Amino acid sequence: SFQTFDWCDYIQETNSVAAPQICFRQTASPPINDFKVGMKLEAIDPRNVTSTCIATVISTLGPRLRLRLDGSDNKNDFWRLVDSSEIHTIGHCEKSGGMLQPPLGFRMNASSWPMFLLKTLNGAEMAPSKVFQKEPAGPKVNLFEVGQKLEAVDKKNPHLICCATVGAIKNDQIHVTFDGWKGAFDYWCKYDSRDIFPVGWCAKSGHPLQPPGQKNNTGISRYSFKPAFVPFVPTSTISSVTEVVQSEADTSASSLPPTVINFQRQCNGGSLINPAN
Ligand code: MLY
Repeated sequence: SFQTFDWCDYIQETNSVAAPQICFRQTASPPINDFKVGMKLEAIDPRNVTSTCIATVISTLGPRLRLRLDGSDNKNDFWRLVDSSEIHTIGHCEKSGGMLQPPLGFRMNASSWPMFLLKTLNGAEMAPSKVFQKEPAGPKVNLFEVGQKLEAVDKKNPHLICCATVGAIKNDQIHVTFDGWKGAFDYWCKYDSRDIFPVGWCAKSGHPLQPPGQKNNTGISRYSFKPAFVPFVPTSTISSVTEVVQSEADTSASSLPPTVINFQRQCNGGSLINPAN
């Protein structure tokens, strides 16, 4: 039968260890997300990293932002942490002597870019500087070891963060393998990638965690997904365990479901004991 996923139990069952916090380019406590849906900011175009573009917050999930470049389509959204060095307040690019660029695949004629820029920024809600957090420095060297557990973004489904294992190490790179899934989702990344997190990060930050799959591609896991929070994250910062998406007609936070807090007795992450259950 289905169980709730618990990192603490899973690490014992698999006789494994979690990669320590010092391995990661992440703060010890996940940053607070005070961005709101609809806010505009500057972002490096992921498809053309020499360009800085205007982006809009489409939704938020824990400390992550789903961004869409203004003038782009809805098929090239990307995710950034609120403490990413690749996002800035509007005005940052010009202050640094640069010029805002249309995104790769700009929907209109290039000649209409200056007017498009004026119109997209006119009356826009610009993300204030206080909601941007400084990117942590991260370790100087690769401290990961093969077999260690972590939480990692599924690059093919980048809204998902999943249970993963360090499968191999080569110089500054680690091979991220997804527990219970065939190799199709695995990837190599630098040890200081912003897409990898210590065990317990999702629970601490209010981001959903995908439990291990079962080595067949049905997507069925023996674990059920249970949204989980641990204490010490100010509850005022958690609006919902699910992605926060607000329509233009509904800009009030009052329609969101109440925050559920589950308490964990021994472990720093994983599914939590809800005293009410
Ligand atoms: N619907 C997708 C989801 C795959 C997710 C895999 N991650 C968790 C590693 C599929 O079944 O392909």
